[in-house]
Amino acid sequence: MPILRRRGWEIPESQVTAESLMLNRRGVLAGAGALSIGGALVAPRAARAQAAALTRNPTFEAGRDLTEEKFSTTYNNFYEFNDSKNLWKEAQAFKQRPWALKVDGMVKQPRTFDLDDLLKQVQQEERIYRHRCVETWAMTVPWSGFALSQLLALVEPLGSAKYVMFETAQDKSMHGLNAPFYPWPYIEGLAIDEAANDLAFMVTGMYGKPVPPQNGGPLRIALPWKYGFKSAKSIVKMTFTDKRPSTFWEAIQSSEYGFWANVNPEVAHPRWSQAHERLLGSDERVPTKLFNGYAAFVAGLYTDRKSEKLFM
Ligand SMILES: Nc1nc2c(c(=O)[nH]1)N[C@H]1C(S)=C(S)[C@@H](COP(=O)(O)O)O[C@H]1N2
Ligand SMILES: [Mo]
Repeated sequence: MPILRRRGWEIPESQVTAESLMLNRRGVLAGAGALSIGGALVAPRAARAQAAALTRNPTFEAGRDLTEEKFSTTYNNFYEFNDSKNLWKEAQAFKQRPWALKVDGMVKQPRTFDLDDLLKQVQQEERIYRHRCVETWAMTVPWSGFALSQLLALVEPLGSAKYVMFETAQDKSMHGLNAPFYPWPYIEGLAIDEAANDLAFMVTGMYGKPVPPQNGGPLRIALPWKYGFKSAKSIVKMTFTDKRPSTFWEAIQSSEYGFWANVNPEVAHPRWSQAHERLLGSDERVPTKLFNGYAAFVAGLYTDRKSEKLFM
């Protein structure tokens, strides 16, 4: 295990519940093995009986309190269901297994993974990330999952692949799909070097449990340095390509939602300032940071892209 350098914005371990260190479903963690960073994790006996400890990666902690689960799982953006924030009840009808992830396009090993098989081939961990929606609300969540770079290693993108595209499921439980105005399916994308960056995280859990359907279960991505709409939910397909994908929100309104969409407090949305954010739960108003505070990880991705519209 490499030594993980602690960073200034970390929060003390005591602020994270024991539950958040656990996944409570047998099998979800198969393959994670007895991985341990920073010492033993003690779980309640009952939980220990059915779960393997999931190690929290201390590199990525958030420097502010976690958002209470009851807020982050009941205030959601998931337009496939509806365009209010109140869709979590509806989303419970969305079946999360079996789940297939198809990987195609410019890769050496195109294939379709069964999600549970895929999880046996990667090392899972927990990371606390800040999340910043373009609408200015924000939250702080203990996600669990695996680095996207591990999936890249399994499928081996060709040298000619420049981008990867993510596509969300279209399920019969999603009544918002009937709204004709939207260019379904929900598509998002990253440049390959962004996808290979250590921060890009494939999420299967939240607060130590499977990520619920309203938050993009059973498989979403978390890209904490970008506005939230880049983090596609309920992913069924990844396509490697040499052409920049036309993404869902960019197709709807490119002047407001660009491809790069990196967080920047100094670049206002055409209709509102991005200087501050509102924390879900407390409603506290706090200053927004460049790259949502993750510049140390990702600023280097953009030094040769200065001519692009990087921040909106
Ligand atoms: N498929 C899909 N993915 C999506 C969205 C969506 O409407 N559909 N909304 C995005 C937006 S705008 C945000 S802020 C986050 C919200 O994630 P959360 O509901 O888990 O907070 O999901 C993103 N991913
Ligand atoms: Mo968002």
